[in-house]
Amino acid sequence: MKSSAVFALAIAGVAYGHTIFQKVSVNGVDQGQLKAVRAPSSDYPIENVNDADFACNKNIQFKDSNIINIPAGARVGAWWGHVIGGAQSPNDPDHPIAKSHKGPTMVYLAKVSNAATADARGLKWFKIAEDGLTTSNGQWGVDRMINNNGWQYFDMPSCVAPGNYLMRVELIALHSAYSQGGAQFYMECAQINVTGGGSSTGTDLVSFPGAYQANHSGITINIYQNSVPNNGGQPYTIPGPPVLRCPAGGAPAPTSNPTPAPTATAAPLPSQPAGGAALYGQCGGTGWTGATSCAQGTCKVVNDWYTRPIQWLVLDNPYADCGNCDVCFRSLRAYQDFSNHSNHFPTFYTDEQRSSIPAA
Ligand SMILES: *[C@@H]1O[C@H](CO)[C@@H](O)[C@H](O)[C@H]1NC(C)=O
Ligand SMILES: *[C@@H]1O[C@H](CO)[C@@H](O)[C@H](O)[C@H]1NC(C)=O
Ligand SMILES: *[C@@H]1O[C@H](CO)[C@@H](O)[C@H](O)[C@H]1NC(C)=O
Ligand SMILES: [Cu+2]
Repeated sequence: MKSSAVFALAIAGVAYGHTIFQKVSVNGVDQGQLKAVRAPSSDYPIENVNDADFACNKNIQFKDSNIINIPAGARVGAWWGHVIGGAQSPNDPDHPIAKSHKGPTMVYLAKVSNAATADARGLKWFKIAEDGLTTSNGQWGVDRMINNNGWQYFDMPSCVAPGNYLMRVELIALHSAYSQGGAQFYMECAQINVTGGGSSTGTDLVSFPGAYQANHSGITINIYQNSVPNNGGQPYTIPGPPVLRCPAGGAPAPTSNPTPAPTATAAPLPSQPAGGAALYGQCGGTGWTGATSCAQGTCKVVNDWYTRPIQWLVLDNPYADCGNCDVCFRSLRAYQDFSNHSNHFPTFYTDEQRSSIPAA
């Protein structure tokens, strides 16, 4: 559509804020990088809810024959990283995922006879955990994962029957979900063996693909109703079946939302050199209590970060990913056209270049 290749501003190696689930912890014990996790090397999302590989992702490059033992009732962590290994570069702002990628996190299990060899297609899944939007503070499951340095924590329900399962860990990024097909689904599966526990192999079983409809209110949704990604303060409906409830009388039922991180207020502030915010550092905006002057650059309002209906993502720093804030910047600005959801390497444009491109 944009034949304006002459306008292309080559910015090599631009980082995208995608993510990969790549390791597990059990009761605080890190099980090791890529151990018993089936992962692709690509961090791209799947955007088609009917994709044949919607269960455990596609082009799996990392798969071993390990099976991780997880006691029923254990506190489990699933770790997300921007690329395999974690950060793509030192101080990668898109690790574990770009902060723009607001949305829920979820975990599903499917009973299998051998987790190391089970085919991910054709299984029946039940949901054991989910973490959506806390309307009181606008924090999403993804925010809590970021605040936990990439760890998405949940409890293995105490009533899950012993045996092998594939554990499907999922995250949905909703920043482009305002039009159907724009939601980004990130998922990988781990090979696990539940020990102890009860007798449940799940309720409300679903298939992947099949469990989600592209037009579900939690999948096609504009979360920026006030240009703040809090869904206008309204409740968010997580897609998929209800979370497994363990029968009363036994161990307590899992809560539908994992305990939020103790400091679930704001992302850590960038270090502020004396004399003002660093170049491309935040220098203002709603709730900002840091420096409002700039050590380098000029403090500019970048309030309407995501404009509608043309999806220009303003990139004063192509590596920055700062929501509703003011930023210290130099004259060069880059813009990323997000209107084509399937284009993960979009062209960047300067201010002048963008103004010469007709609106879509
Ligand atoms: C699963 O755990 C049980 C109970 O500890 C054990 O007997 C069994 O060998 C384990 N299976 C696998 C495949 O690890
Ligand atoms: C969603 O799509 C399905 C299948 O195309 C259709 O049956 C259903 O009515 C749609 N629901 C809404 C809320 O649009
Ligand atoms: C969107 O991007 C994809 C991938 O780069 C490309 O193949 C496709 O032609 C683009 N669609 C439009 C309408 O520009
Ligand atoms: Cu992304």
